[in-house]
This record gives sequence, C-alpha cells and structure tokens, in this order.
Amino acid sequence: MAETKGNKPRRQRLFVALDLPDKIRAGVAAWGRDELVDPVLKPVRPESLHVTLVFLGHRGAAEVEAIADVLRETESEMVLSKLEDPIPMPGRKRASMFALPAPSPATGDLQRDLVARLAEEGLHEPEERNFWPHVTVARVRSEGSGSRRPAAVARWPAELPKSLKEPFYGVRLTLYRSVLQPGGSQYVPLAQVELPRSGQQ
Ligand code: 2AM
Repeated sequence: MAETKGNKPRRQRLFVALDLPDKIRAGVAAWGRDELVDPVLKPVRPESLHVTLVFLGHRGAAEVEAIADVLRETESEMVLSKLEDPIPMPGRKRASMFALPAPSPATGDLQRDLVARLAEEGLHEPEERNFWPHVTVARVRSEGSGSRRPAAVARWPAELPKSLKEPFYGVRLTLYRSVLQPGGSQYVPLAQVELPRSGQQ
C-alpha cells in the first residue's frame, strides 16, 4: 500500500541511486530529444536520469531515517562508469522500456556493499537476480483500451554519440522517494552522500 489512507502510517516508495554528473545527464537528455521521439515513448525527465542501486519499496518514516544513516556511512570513493547504446527491455519483441546499460565493476562493488549493510541492519532483503546497472531513458505506453501490453515502437532510438560513451565518475549517492504522478514519477531526494575522489577520504 502506498502513501496515506485514513489513519494508516505514511509509507514512501524509496530507492537508492547513483546520480549521473550534470554533463552526462544533459547529454543524454539532448540525445533523447532527437531519438526518443516515437509517440508511444515516454522519455524519463532529464533530472530523473539515474542508476538505481537498491530498490527498497514502500517504507515507513522510521525506516527512512535508518536507511539514510546507512547511506551516510558509505566509505566508497567515486565510481568509474560508462554508458552503452540503448537497448529495449525485456527484449526487442515487446519492449516496455529502453535503457542504457552502465557496466562498471566499481558500481557493482558499491551496490554489494550497500545491500550488505542494509541487510545487516534488517532494512533490505537482497534480491535473487543479479544487479544490472542501467539508466532507464524511456518507458513505452500501453496499447490502450485497458490493456497493459506495451504498444509497438515504430521509430527506434539510434545509438549514443561517441562523447556520451566516454567513461565518467559517478560522484553522488541519493536516497530518493518516488512520488507517482499522472505525468510520470517524480523523484524527491531525501538524503545525499558525495563520494570523495580517489585518495581523498
Ligand atoms: P527501472 O528504471 O529499471 O524501471 C524508481 O522507480 C527506480 O527504481 C527506477 O530506476 C526503477 O528501475 C527502479 N525500480 C522500480 N521498481 C523496481 C523493482 N521492483 N525492482 C528493482 N528496481 C525497481
């Protein structure tokens, strides 16, 4: 159950993300303006582009504070990452979203460390599936008339410019609250940690 109803405690939909540097976010947004143009696509807002590290689901206020504390105890340095060309998920046949894979051993290490520390505090149950770092850039609207099946995409997004495939550093961890809205979810930062440069902890 989400948000508030009657006297029920307010629960918030939470996730921890690695934020993209402004320059990368702006570059992906500019690419998206040219490429995420099929009318059945709903591009993710530029300010909402991120790599999800841990999806936490709906949590009460006390847990929000405890999760923020775990985040603040992160000892990782900034993590080297990179973006790859867009791919349809779960596959070409009936894509429900498009994502840019963001393969990075350092991001994987950071994700494992966060998951382990959250689990140790009883704040998260690790997922069975492997972590797949990616940036979701668009979701596909449903076919309509009550169907949940994604509509067919006629105009596929082309590859990224070379400049967007250069490695970059992920420099910030953010605990977000996701607020579901008709025009697309809005992500509200609740706690943030700047990751230090290598050798500057
Ligand atoms: P997605 O981009 O791959 O859809 C906010 O919704 C963020 O949490 C999104 O990045 C989304 O991933 C991720 N998310 C939503 N539901 C999730 C789930 N059940 N498991 C893992 N990640 C999820």
